[in-house]
Amino acid sequence: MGVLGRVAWAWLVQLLLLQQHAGASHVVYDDLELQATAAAAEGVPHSIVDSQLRTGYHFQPPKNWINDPNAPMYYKGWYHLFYQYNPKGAVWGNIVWAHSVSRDLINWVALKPAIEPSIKGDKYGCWSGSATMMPDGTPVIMYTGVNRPDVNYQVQNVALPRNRSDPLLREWVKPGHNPVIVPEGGINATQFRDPTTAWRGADGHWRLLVGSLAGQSRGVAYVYRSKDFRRWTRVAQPLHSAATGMWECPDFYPVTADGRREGVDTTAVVVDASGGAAARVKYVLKNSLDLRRYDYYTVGTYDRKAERYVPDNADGDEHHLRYDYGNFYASKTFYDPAKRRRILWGWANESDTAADDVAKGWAGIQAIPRKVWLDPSGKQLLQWPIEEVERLRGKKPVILKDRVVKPGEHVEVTGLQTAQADVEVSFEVASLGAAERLDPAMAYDAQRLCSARGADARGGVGPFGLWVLASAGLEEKTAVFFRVFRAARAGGKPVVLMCTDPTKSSRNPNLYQPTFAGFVDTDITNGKISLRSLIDRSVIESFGAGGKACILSRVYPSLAIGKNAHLYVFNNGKAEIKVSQLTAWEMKKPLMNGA
Ligand code: DQQ
Repeated sequence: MGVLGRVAWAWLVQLLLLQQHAGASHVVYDDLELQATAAAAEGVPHSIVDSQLRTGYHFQPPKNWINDPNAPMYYKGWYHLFYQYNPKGAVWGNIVWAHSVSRDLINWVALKPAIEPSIKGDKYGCWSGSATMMPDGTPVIMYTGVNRPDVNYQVQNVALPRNRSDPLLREWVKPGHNPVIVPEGGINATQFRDPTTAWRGADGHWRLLVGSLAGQSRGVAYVYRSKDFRRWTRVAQPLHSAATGMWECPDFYPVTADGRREGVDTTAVVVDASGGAAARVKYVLKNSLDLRRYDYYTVGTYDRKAERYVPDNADGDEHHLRYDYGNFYASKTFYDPAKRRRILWGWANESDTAADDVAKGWAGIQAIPRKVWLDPSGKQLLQWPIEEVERLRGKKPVILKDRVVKPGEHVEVTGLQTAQADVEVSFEVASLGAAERLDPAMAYDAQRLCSARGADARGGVGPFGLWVLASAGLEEKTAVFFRVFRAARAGGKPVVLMCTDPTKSSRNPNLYQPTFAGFVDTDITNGKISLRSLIDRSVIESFGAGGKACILSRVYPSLAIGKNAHLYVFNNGKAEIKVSQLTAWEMKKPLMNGA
């Protein structure tokens, strides 16, 4: 069969798959994979259903739709991750809590779904929630149930392990007294969800948050209080609110305030005699903005007496700090007592079409779990992939040292396959003299700045960084890069922009490929800045300046797949850049839920 015949055949197979999927379940794409491999050898674009676009070491089940991570926890030697899952297809719907367990947060074994609709309070969906460890070590899950077919009327339910001595926590029971929290007193019942992990006050009573919307546009975190985790009453004032639209998946937790990386258990915060928070603890409040589909947070103080949270930065609800400036939503942290750290999980959606997802048979991944801690400045969090991910690194990294990259030059990193890789780079800018002036109108709008000045727009200092998942002829590439600006005001420190530009990531025209960007609050006056990118077939997760800014991007190359994916360092600025060191590892595939 000639090339054209093969392409036509691949389309026909896709069409048939689409039709089957209209009412069916999982389909194995072996045939398509063979077609795609043959096509690739001849330089023909791959189809979106190519199984080489499924991620290799990011969390996902073998098939179907996933969204929010739920109730992550560590119990009797096992990490547990529950997540929103559609057992019937690759689009959102029929939501249950799927359940996987792991010894190391990297290799995962899928268990049966833990929480499925079975009671009046969750008959139409088991939505997001969190786990709280009781003083005797028993985990309790609190989650949102939808209890009406016509509208998404939301209540909060609890579920308990049937057998506490089972480290895998395979079965969960829902006590008869559910639901334990219902919308009352004028609360918007269709926007009332995603209970947090609970914590205890000096009075021994539990508190937790439920996300909501007040009026047309106020995001709210309501506080509920309980003596016994059964009867809950709402505290009159919310913990916090802001004019940002609905707050989904709130998360509220303490962090050590003295720059140490150690995590603090939400439920074990020491309080002083007056009920105030222990001195060296700050709090983080994160909300997922339903309107804008990203997670933002503030760092602040928790006033335990008034049950209020006050962000340190009064503008913090307006000029957002984000966990991630890319595709990362509905995240949740948990305290890991085994390694005394706080770990962040976030959901990354696809950026292809729903029809493509149906054709692929899967949609959604979880980002690599990240350790989070407070930057010594106290102004923001730092994030770094959990150390366990390094176990997936191949034995022989490729290393570049002291390689100068001249203006307009790009350098290929050869000697390894880079479709599934971990790359760490330390850059050094020769001089900041060529830095462009920052347009004050964009001083708060990294996104606009990056889309106006993308990776191919020549600059002063930068753009410089990596082209990842690039095709040999550079028809396809995703740029992950920095650009440095002179501060808008005299004497201000240089402004560092970090961007991911996937606008040339694929020849497939039906993808959502916006640039993503954030400012990096780092001092680059010594010219030094670092970048780490976890590349995994259809995801690029990047960490700028040691985790000060993070960007996750989903891309679906049609040429730069498998062995045809290349990696380059590029410099599109006027200033010379030196790669002081680049270390790149191929990444192995862990056990991933049997896939
Ligand atoms: N996803 C869940 C909700 C949550 C939303 C439903 C956030 O509980 O608010 O699947 O992605």
